Amino acid sequence: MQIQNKVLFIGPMGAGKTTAIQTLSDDVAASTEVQNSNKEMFNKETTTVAMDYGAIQLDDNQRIHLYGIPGQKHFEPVWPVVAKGAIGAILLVNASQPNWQQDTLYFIKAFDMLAKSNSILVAANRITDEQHDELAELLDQQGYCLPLLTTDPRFHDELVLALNILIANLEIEISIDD
Ligand SMILES: Nc1nc2c(ncn2[C@@H]2O[C@H](COP(=O)(O)OP(=O)(O)OP(=O)(O)O)[C@@H](O)[C@H]2O)c(=O)[nH]1
Ligand SMILES: [Mg+2]
Repeated sequence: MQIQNKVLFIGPMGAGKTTAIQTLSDDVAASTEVQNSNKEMFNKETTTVAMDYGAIQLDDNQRIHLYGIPGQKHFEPVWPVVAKGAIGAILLVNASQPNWQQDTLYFIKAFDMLAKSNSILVAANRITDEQHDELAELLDQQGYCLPLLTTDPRFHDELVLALNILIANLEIEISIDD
């Protein structure tokens, strides 16, 4: 089954995918959280083991379905299953993590099909101005032309803005292809 207007939330453990979907969703988002037994990777209470799901009505005729992947790399086989049919993705970056740059490129490459069609928006959190510039340069050096925002996944309005920019960008890409 193809779900129209399906947007994916991708990024490593602790980047804020579950938080973002819970913040955005009109109704209580569905989650698959278990106790985190990988606290050396990221120190938080729970982690996603299958996916997150929520939905938001952006305007009268635009309902967006929000899907989050489980960020730990041993769940990588699950990613394409959750991603199937997605029109675009928000890549969450937590720049306070030591390997944030490598992780960002890892996820862009793992979702190459979306990156190549400029269907990913990069939303960074816990980021300094200097790191923001580094990230913009990194994306540029790697040949990606992706929108980049600073977004706190706990703040509804910032996420709605990110989602609207992603969708506007997707609409531009579709009209260019026409
Ligand atoms: N201080 C701060 N904390 C944040 C920010 N964004 C997210 N967080 C916190 O970081 C944690 C992110 O956890 P999750 O939302 O579970 O992360 P996830 O990406 O779903 O992780 P996995 O499911 O394990 O892959 C939560 O405790 C958030 O409250 C931010 O911008 N600033
Ligand atoms: Mg999660």
